[in-house]
Amino acid sequence: MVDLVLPAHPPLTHLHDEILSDYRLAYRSRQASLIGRREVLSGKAKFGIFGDGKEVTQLAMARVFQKGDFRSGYYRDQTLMLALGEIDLGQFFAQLYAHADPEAEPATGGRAMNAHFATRLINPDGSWKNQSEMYNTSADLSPTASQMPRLVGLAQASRLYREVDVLRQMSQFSNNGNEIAYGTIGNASCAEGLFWESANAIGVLRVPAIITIYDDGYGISVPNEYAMVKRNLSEALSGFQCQEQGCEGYDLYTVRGWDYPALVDVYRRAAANARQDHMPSIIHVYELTQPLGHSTSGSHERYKPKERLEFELEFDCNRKFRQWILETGIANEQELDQIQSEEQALVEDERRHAWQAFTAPILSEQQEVSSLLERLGSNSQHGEQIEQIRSRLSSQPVPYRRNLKAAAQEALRLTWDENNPELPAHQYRQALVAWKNRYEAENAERYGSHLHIQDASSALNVQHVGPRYATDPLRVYGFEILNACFDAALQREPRLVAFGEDVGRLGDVNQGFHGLQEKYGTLRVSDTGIREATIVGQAIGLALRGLRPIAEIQYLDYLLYALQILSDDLATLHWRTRGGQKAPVILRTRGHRLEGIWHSGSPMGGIIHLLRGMHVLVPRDMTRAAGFYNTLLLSDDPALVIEVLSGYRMREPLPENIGELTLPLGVPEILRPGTDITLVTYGACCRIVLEATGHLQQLGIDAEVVDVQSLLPFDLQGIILQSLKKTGRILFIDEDVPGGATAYMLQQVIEFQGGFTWLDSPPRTLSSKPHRPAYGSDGDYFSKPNADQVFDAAYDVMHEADPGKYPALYS
Ligand SMILES: Cc1ncc(C[n+]2csc(CCOP(=O)(O)OP(=O)(O)O)c2C)c(N)n1
Ligand SMILES: [Mg+2]
Repeated sequence: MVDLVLPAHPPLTHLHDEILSDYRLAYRSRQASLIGRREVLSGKAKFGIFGDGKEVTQLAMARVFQKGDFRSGYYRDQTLMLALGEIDLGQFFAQLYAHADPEAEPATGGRAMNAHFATRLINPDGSWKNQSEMYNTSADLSPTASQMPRLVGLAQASRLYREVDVLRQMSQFSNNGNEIAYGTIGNASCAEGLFWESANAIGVLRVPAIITIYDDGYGISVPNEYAMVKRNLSEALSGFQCQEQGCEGYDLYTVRGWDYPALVDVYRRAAANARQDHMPSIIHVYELTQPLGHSTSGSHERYKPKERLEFELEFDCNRKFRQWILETGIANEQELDQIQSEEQALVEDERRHAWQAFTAPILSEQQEVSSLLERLGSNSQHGEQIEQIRSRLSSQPVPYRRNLKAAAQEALRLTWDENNPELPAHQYRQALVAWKNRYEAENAERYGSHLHIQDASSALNVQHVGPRYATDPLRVYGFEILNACFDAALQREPRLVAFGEDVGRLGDVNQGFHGLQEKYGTLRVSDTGIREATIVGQAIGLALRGLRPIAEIQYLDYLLYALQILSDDLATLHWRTRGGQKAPVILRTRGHRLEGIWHSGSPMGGIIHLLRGMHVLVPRDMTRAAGFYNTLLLSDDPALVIEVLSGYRMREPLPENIGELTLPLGVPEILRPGTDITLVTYGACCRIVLEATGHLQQLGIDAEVVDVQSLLPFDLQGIILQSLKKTGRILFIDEDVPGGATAYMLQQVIEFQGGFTWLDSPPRTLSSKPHRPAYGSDGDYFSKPNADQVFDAAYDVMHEADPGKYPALYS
């Protein structure tokens, strides 16, 4: 085992008051866990997961956590959060009860389960708060180890703020890059690839992260022997350890989780090295326990052997902390008992207030609907049954809001035959309808707001600036258009950093950033390892700290490696904090129309379904792509831009205003006007579809071609509907599998925009085959849509509509 020999503990004992205040917090936190668990078991809350058994470690961490620092952790961190004052007990219990009010539960507004912490980083108007004056916590998430990728960026931001001149003035986010990013993770979660990928990236970048591993020997019921090589994380991690002064790698510490003075010492040393020299550390804290088991979902007595349970009792960190205080004479039994009884009363008190605050609005809503039911009942011929609904509802001590809504709806169903102004029940029924509609709208806001940015920094607010051309514009390659766009962006926007595989030295595999590393430095335009999930995590962390990353995933097919983090973290971030956090990440990738199973995929349906909360843009050429990048840089919504691979080597006229042109999101463009059929597509398929319209025209079919341009958001002005109104026929085309993004477009136009009323022919979709694209030109031709197939599909629609005019071609 790698066990750094610690020097003799510094004489902490003179810090009498601080130690007792730590003990007070440790005990407070434990009471919060115990009482929280009781609340779940008594049915007042649904689920509880707590930080019991990990208190002392977090008190040591809190001692070195300074304003400006960031935490990216998981559900065991309540003691740290309480110690820093980032939550109070009222907020702790409010989250346990799922109190859906950001005033009471500021982390997530009741949207995440308990112990999912987050500080509000932005003001209600969307502006950033001053992070240098706050203790900052990026919003927790449940998938194990998913807190790690963004730790890369949270830590790297300190390095950028320290070393990049143009960022020096951003004191709202950094004080000379002195900030530490603290990651916390459970032992079992370290078996996830995300952990190793993040640890490696942090080590390579040499950025000030302190990763704490809480090793309680288990991941729910699974002991370390089934999870970790050599059963020991410190051993597994030993290769990461820096061997001598100034070397690459980590300071690696192994320390017992109940040894307060040793923990205080370790965190002091780790923090000093991180702050001064940006040296990362991993602190493996072992001999931790779970006094209450993993969560309220089960009891650990079922799977932990007797000896382990005995060990956990004896080595409970709070118990050992108390023993140490007594042994050192810092306090006596009575003094500690006194603290304990004060804390127990405090936690109980705060819990009671939190419960009252949680229930008060619901009880008044219950009252409201109850009196509406009462009035309806006394005027309805179904009075008896309505009274039953009402008394059932009133007998619930604290109903859910869903019960209130369901009761109103049940009464409205029951009185459907009284929806008549002539009848006495009518006006009372109308009052209940009004209540139900208002209640639905309130709850839609309560649970659904902030999927996207709603304030001035929304990408939808950016003014459209079209490209402006000289009379005889230079025609340059597509990659040169992007190159000019990125050059201008790096010039005008000091917060912009770009990175990805081959982005730095090479300027990306298609040269969009060619020459820009030399111009803007290796920190602003940089290479990364092959690590898609942490490229995205890096971007999220940087964006949370006020920077403007353009991160690159080299090919669309490899986005799958990053899709989980995009989906679970980035896409949900603004929503799951109810507008409390945002990460303006621009993710760039390229795809479509190379050849081979893993180079020409188009999993667009998967992407748009998993990334609700992000914008997904599919420009057909590089001028359009530049427009989107400029739009996104003027706004704070996260977005994915998929460039067309074949576009880099095609020539486009170079706009004079490449640094200013913008393209609005959610606005399709008509590429070819026509009257007979609407062909809806995007990206690389635009060229194919345009080619097919030539063949169609030869047979007298005048097709209109619409480039969707932006899949999320989709056609906000109903431009496609207007086209359909004109043609009466529609075909959606892309390279995804059948039922993928074409089905989504069809749903948007036919169902959402109401296109079905304008159809003269059945709507159709044309996509790739359900298998992956086979290699080679023939593999491509027989796997993917091409001009021949587009022609056939469109002709088929016309043939079905008018076989006389458009006779069968192949029979
Ligand atoms: C990706 C993923 N898989 C499984 C789970 C279910 N799960 C939640 S916590 C947990 C165990 C985590 O153990 P560890 O990392 O040691 O943390 P501890 O709870 O012991 O502190 C599991 C399997 C999850 N949340 N996410
Ligand atoms: Mg564990």
